Amino acid sequence: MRKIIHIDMDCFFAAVEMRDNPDLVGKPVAVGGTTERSVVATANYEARKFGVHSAMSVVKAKQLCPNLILVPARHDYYHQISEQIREIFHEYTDKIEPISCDEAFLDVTENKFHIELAVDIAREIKQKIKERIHLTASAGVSYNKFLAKVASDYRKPDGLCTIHPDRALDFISQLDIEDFWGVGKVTAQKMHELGIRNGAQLRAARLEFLQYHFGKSGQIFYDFARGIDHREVETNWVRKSIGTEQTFLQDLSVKSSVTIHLYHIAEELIRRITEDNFTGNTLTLKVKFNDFQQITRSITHSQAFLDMPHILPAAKELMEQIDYRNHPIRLIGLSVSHSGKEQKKPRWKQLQFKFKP
Ligand code: TTP
Ligand code: MG
Repeated sequence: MRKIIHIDMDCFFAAVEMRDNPDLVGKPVAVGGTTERSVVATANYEARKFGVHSAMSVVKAKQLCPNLILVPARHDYYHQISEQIREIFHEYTDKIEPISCDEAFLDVTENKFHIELAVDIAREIKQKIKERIHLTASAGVSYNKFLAKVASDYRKPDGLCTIHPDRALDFISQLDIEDFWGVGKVTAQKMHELGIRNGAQLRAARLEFLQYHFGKSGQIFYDFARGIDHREVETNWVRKSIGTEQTFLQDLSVKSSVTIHLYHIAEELIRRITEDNFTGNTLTLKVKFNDFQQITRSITHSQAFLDMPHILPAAKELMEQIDYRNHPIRLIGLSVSHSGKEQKKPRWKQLQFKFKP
């Protein structure tokens, strides 16, 4: 049986800002853009008590929590800290799969110190993060990725939770459906409509039923309900795509504002492509409408998409294929990927900077 650890930093950007400025401790803090049309990247736990959360507009956040302190995000700095955290992981194993800047899976079945219990490693890692970096992390330990991830979320912040194989089914039974990996707001809503609110009810659903309602994810949900997840911790993860997206404060249906937003999204995409030295010759446009319907359109060129004169006309061409006059747009995303059959889904990242339309 494998030994998997999932580590997730607690309110990462906000925790870093509180670490560096102790005046913020105990007060509600949100990190993100600081203009009127910005969104919150994350909030500390004091602010979350007021309902402030990631991706919420700062205007809304201020309404919910008038004393909220807004701190501008310092992405490059968080990235450096994330590297320091990863160095600690490497002391135990090189089988590491980073999921985002503050989250990773570790396979410690074999580990550099021959430590028998994964929970001991998780405890040590948490301790080292605290002593050396002065931040707290939550860790989940189990025999697969799904359960390790769910476990790390279970006792946040500063949590350590182990799900043993013989306890897994009981644990899953009582788990709310929204706490399953891959169940977002829309899927949760659909599950509720189907009478599925927890793991026990999910387990009672037939495979064909889940496949009918959730397509390919049906099999995944079916397996998760039974504590099954065979996916490996992927160490040789190479970036296959770069994407960025923006959810608008107000839905868009006018061409001029769509074009302006497309420009800014392309600008951010180019910033990320340049930062990562990424080359990809397929451009994908994602559009989510105000009724949550979503479509994507792609175009492949012989040359890599690297700069504005190349990306913007192609993005506009893709947008031309979409009729949004009577179907307002809630979100636009752009990603660049390598063409080829082995393409992975783009890893979308919420845009955090502000638009001035
Ligand atoms: P998360 O791990 O999702 O959130 P968190 O670490 O702030 O809080 P938690 O204690 O619940 O783990 O994301 C990690 C960082 O990524 C977060 O600090 C800020 C950034 N982020 C965004 O910029 N936009 C987003 O929409 C989300 C969800 C996160
Ligand atoms: Mg986190």
